[in-house]
Amino acid sequence: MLKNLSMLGVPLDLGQNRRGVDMGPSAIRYAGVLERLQALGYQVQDHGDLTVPKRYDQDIGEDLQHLQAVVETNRRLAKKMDEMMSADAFPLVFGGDHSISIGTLAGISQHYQNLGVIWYDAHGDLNTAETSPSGNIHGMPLAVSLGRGHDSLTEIAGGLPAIKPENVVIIGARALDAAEKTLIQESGLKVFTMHEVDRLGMSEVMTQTNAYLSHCDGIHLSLDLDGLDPIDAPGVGTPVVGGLTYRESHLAMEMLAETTDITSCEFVEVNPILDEKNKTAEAAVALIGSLFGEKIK
Ligand code: 5AB
Ligand code: MN
Ligand code: MN
Ligand code: MN
Repeated sequence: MLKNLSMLGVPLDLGQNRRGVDMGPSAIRYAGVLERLQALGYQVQDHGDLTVPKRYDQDIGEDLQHLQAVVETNRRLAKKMDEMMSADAFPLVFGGDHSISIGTLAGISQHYQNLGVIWYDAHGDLNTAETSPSGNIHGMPLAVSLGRGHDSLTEIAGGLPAIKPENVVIIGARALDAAEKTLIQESGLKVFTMHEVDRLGMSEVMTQTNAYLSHCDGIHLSLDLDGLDPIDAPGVGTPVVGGLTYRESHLAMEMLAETTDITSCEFVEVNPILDEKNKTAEAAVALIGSLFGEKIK
């Protein structure tokens, strides 16, 4: 892994409808992410937080809530990611709601032929305006990155889809909408639902994930804290019971550190207002520690 890291917060909360996830980047910084990475020997450049537009009054739509604000944020973010990649630094991004993946993937994917993506999440984030039960864009970023969705969202990646279906692995899914299940079947996306995690164990899931993505020339980790069980990560807007434990998640990060060459990552959906004493941000930082090579002994 590169020893130069570029850290960026994206305080966006308009991809969903619970306030507070815009404070996620601060909460993660308060939980000591910078010190943790420096202690591991990384040079970290903190780019601060991306400027995010205010909510636009005219921008409340039923199908695509806050579309213009989300588009504007992700356009800026894609450009910023491109700059970080060109500076040869490993990009580490903090959300903000998960709609920011549209911009991170749009920017990063330009630098690879075959970017792999690990989507660690209770949800598939595979909805479009037509299928979404909520109109919340944080439920759509994986679909958009695969080239499906409103033009103003898919165009952020510059015309072509940011990623290919055969380069995606979803881990931890347990709340998929009907249309998301259909899309998974049709496009052949690799999904380790909680059922597979229970049957195989996290160690085997990560071994298979590593093999599955071995042809990729870069691998992005998109970690939604609601992939974890709400007992371990209560500060999220859309918690789902029966999730990945703190220990399973550590094992996943440790195995990525050992065997999989992760080339960029984001930690999203931390909502300090819904949290218990910053527990979720602290879990995020502990997982970041493991992902970047921290060992127990
Ligand atoms: B998250 C739901 N599928 O589309 C929808 O937290 C939830 O980024 C989306 O994974 C959750 O509204 C989005 C019901
Ligand atoms: Mn989720
Ligand atoms: Mn998500
Ligand atoms: Mn969520």
